[in-house]
Amino acid sequence: MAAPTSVVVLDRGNNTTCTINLHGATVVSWRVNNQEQLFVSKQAQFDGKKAIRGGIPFVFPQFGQWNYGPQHGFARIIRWTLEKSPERLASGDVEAVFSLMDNDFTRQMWNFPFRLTYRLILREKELHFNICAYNPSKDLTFSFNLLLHTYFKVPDVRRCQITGLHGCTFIDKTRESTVYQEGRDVVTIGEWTDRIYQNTPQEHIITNVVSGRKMRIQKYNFPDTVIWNPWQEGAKEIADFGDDEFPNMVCLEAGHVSAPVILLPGTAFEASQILQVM
Ligand code: TA6
Repeated sequence: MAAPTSVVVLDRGNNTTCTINLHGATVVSWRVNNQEQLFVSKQAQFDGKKAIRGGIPFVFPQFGQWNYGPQHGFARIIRWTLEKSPERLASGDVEAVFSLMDNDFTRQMWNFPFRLTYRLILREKELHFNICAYNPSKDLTFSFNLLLHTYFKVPDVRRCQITGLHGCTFIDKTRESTVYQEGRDVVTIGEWTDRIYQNTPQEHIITNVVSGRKMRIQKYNFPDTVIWNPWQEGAKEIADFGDDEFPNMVCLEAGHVSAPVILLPGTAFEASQILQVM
């Protein structure tokens, strides 16, 4: 685990905490009444260089392969700033704010000025994410993808059911990115799965997460939902992922990826997500 200064903890009491690593502003733990809700691989690297394998990596400005930089962009592999230290609100909830601006490293890959603000609010059984991407330029328009690459911890992914995907078209990256339509009322995972569901509803529920509970995901201004599990063979190919860990995670990722966000000079893009243990 990284040096203490790189980690910020929101503590709401009652063994309900959220831990963020400044490397990528990656949420690396969310405990509700001492129950961990997020998967982090035992093989994850905390070297301040590689993306953290698990938790909630922040994907920006590119989702997937990129000609100008690393897969899934640079935001998850650089250090963010703690803009506002954890503060207890009148409601008893705890809030903190992180930010990232363009610098020499980012401009080498993506020569645009930007400012990302990432506000996290820890509630009793919920975690709120409020994101703002601002274009401070006077005359430059730029486009980007943005996604929260959430790794949910589950006792057995084969027993999970995911709602809110019926009828949606999806790009199946396990079948040459062919486009299909989802015919199932609830989606289950029993094989290598890597799909970009497009124009999905604002809400999904995953059943049989930690302690057999349900996880509700609400998303706003995130039109897409990516579902991923590398399964057996895929797990073996990922160095910082244990060969036997694939049954214990499912990625359900709220994002704006199938079409880029186009941000005009002086304008901002806002999106948010709420995770709720039910
Ligand atoms: O979000 C799903 C995905 O794009 C998969 O294609 C898989 O590559 C996964 O992300 C992990 O990507 P990473 O770059 O973290 O190894």
